[in-house]
Formats: sequence, C-alpha cells, structure tokens
Amino acid sequence: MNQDTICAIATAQGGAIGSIRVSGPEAISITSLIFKPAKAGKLLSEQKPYTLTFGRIYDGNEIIDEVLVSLFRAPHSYTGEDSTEITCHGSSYILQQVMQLLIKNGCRMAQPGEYTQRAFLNGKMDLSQAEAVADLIASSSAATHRLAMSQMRGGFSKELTDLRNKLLNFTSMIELELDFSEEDVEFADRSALRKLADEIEQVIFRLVHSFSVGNAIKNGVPVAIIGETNAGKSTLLNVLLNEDKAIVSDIHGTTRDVIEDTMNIGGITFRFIDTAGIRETNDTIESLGIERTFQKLDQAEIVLWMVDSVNAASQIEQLSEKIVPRCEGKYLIVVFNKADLIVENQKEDLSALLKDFPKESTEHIFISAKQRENTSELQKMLISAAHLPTVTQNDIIVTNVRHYEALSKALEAIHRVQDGLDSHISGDFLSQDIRECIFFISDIAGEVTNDMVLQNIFQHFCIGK
Ligand SMILES: Nc1nc2c(ncn2[C@@H]2O[C@H](COP(=O)(O)OP(=O)(O)OP(=O)(O)O)[C@@H](O)[C@H]2O)c(=O)[nH]1
Ligand SMILES: [Mg+2]
Repeated sequence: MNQDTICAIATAQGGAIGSIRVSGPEAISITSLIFKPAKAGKLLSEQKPYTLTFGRIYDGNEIIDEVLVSLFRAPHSYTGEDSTEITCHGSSYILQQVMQLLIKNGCRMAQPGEYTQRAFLNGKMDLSQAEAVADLIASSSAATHRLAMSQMRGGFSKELTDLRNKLLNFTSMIELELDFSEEDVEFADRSALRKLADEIEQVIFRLVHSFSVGNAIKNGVPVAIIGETNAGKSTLLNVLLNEDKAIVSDIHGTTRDVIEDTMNIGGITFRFIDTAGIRETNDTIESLGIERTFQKLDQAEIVLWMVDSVNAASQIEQLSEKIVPRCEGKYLIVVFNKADLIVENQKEDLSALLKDFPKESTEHIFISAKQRENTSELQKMLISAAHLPTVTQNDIIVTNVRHYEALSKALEAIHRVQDGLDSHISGDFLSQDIRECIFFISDIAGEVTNDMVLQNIFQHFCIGK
C-alpha cells in the first residue's frame, strides 16, 4: 500500500488556471492545513466527496491565492485514494508556492505517472488501460485519439481476460487428471478445449495482425528508401519531406546512418526512412550503416528502391537477389531516378528489366528527384499502396509494442496447444503450454508484469498524470 501522500502540478505552464493534484491517505488533512474555506465554520474535511469548496490558500497569515478545492474520497477517485485538486490562478509563482506549502506540510512531490500507477495498483484500471492514458495525452490526430480512447475504455483486455479465465478452468481440470494418472480419466473435455483454443487463436491472431495498422496510424506507414549509393535517395527524401533534411552530394556513400521523418500525404502519415546506399565497402562504419539499411527494409511496409536510370541494368542485376526476396508481403516500388538524363525510348527497355519481379506487389515509375519531375505521381502511388482501413472507436487495434510482443508469444503458445491436442500429447505437456499462454495474456493486463517493466512504463508519463 502507498503510505505517502503525493502532489504535483497537473496543468501545463502558461494557462489562466493551474491545477494541483494531491493524492494519498493524508490528502484531505494536508490540504486543510493550508486552505481556509470562504464560508466561516465550514471545514474541508467535513465536506462531502465530489464537492467544490471555495476559499483561500494561506502561508501563515499571508494569502497566496483564492482557489477552488475539489474533493474525492477513496476508493472513488482517479487513483482510488483520498484526493484533492486545488484549482488556482495559473501563475507559476502561485503554483510553486502552493506546492511548497503542501510539501512543507507532509506531501511528497509525485514521480512521473505516479497517479496512474496508483490507479493501476489500486485496481482502478488494468495496465493496458493505464498505458492508453499516456497515448491519449500524446494523441495528435483524430485517428490516434480514437485508438487511445478505445483502449482506455477497456479495449481488448476484457475480452482476453474472459478467454484467459476459461483457459484457466481447463488447465486446472487437466492438472487434476494428473493427480489421478493411474486411473486414466479425462476431466477436461478435449473437444471443448479444442474449440476454446481455436477461438482464442482467432482473437489473438486478429489482434497481432492489427498491430501493423495500429503502428501505421500511430507512427506512420514505414516507407524505406533503399538502393545503391548515389541513386538519389536523400534527394528524394528531401522532396517527400519538403525540407532539406538529409545531406545530398555526388560522393558515393554520403548517407551513412538512417535518417527518418514523418509527412502527411493525402491524410495518411508516412514515415520516410532514408538509408545508407548499398555497395561493397571495407569501411566499418559504412558497413554498419548498410546493415541498418537491411533492417529498415525488413521493417518497412512500402519499399522505394531507387535506381539510377543511367546504369539501371547493372544495379538491378546486382541487387535483385538481395532485395526482392526480402520484399515479400510488402509493396515494392522501383523508382527509376534521374530520368532527366535518359531519353524517352529507353524507358521501355528499363521497364523490361523488371519482368521477373512479382507483378501483384511491384510497380515502377520514372522520376527526376532533383527536378521534381513526376514526384507527385509517386506520392499518389504511395497513397494507394498504403491502403489503410479507417478505424472507428469500436475497432480493436493493438498499438503498443509491449502488447504486441505478449500477444505474439501467446499466439505461439496457443498454436502449441492446438498441435498438442491434435497429436494427443500428455496432459502435463498440454497444461504447460496452456499455462504459458495464460501467462502472456495476463501480462497485457499487468497481472504478472514485473516491477522493472512497470517502472519503465510509468516513468515515461508526465508528472501530474
Ligand atoms: N540529374 C539528376 N541528378 C540527381 C537526381 N537526383 C539526385 N541527383 C544527384 O545525384 C547525386 C546523389 O544524390 P543523393 O541524393 O545524395 O544520393 P543517395 O542515394 O542519397 O546517395 P548515398 O547517400 O551516397 O547512398 C547528387 O549529386 C544529386 O544532386 C536526378 O533526378 N537527376
Ligand atoms: Mg544519401
């Protein structure tokens, strides 16, 4: 249990009004020490919960501010503890004075995310909901707001908890069988278990696959710009971002590290990733950069392979084997750049170089990044390649990497359960796989999450939340 009472300024600087939150067993009594209600004879501690009391904050005999105090009593507050919120005038001097008074009278300054952490520890919300609070505060578009809101309202964790409880039932039955192993009994109906496993597999599968959509909405659709050195990748990045972000030069190997930024095109957020050009090199730093190029290629949904039109044939021949197989499941756009340096009738021959590429997921285009020729056509191609579904508040979409990882592991475990049932493995192995699945599902709601992970989650919140 948390014994200390915490306080923090909850509003951003510069507003007309500032709010200080106090939470913990002494919240009301400490606030009473510095606050006098305007109406004589009224004591803050005697107020009913969910009331506002008008009055003044005093430092000894000196009035610091006229304020409103809202009162909440445990367990019916955000944190689940006794709490007050002092609404003052927004001067940072006043807010600091009130904070000092609270601390002088026994409060401690809150850590980042400590209110939400207490809410989680007091069972007011599960961990995935707590994490959504941070997303909600950070949401910067209608789509990210919608996602955070749906997760905060319970999202998928409730559905998962129900399924988890059913699984728990089954394991206890199977484990009971083990106690009677000599008698060859089956308490757990295997076909019912199979049905449940299939249901869980479907739910988790859907969630795992929603992550790429969630991630694209939250962080932008990842578009990797790759290709040989000097093909014009950084030039294109600058065109797409409409800013001189990356250094461009005619020296091969100019870009050595990954450079990325987001840009909204036609309502879709793209994350453009410029990479180190691929070539044979003895330079250690450059090799490390090229390694990252391939990592980014693997993480991308859309790959822009920049090819210098002037020596396209050799570039395509040299890199096809390295690039094309890695683009499976992605959308590949071969961008013939420097089209200003070739003549029109060469284009057909260049297009023919792609005849063995998978047709349904490959497109190509001729542009001049330097002269911004045909680049708006490329943008249109990107929009149609992104084909993001629109998300409503009721859609369940995973946006959090921690959830994604736990779900992926739960999915592996449930696959093992399904296989185990098919091959009639013994109860003890079966229950081990079920237990593992249960563990990962519980991790999402924070039921088995270890302290270090928890600390890491909450320290990324702002103070006052
Ligand atoms: N003629 C012409 N030159 C271009 C075009 N696009 C880029 N260039 C030139 O090609 C050279 C290389 O451009 P970068 O954008 O630095 O190429 P890069 O692919 O990022 O190269 P690395 O970072 O070394 O891998 C520069 O001199 C650019 O000005 C184009 O469309 N036409
Ligand atoms: Mg570059």
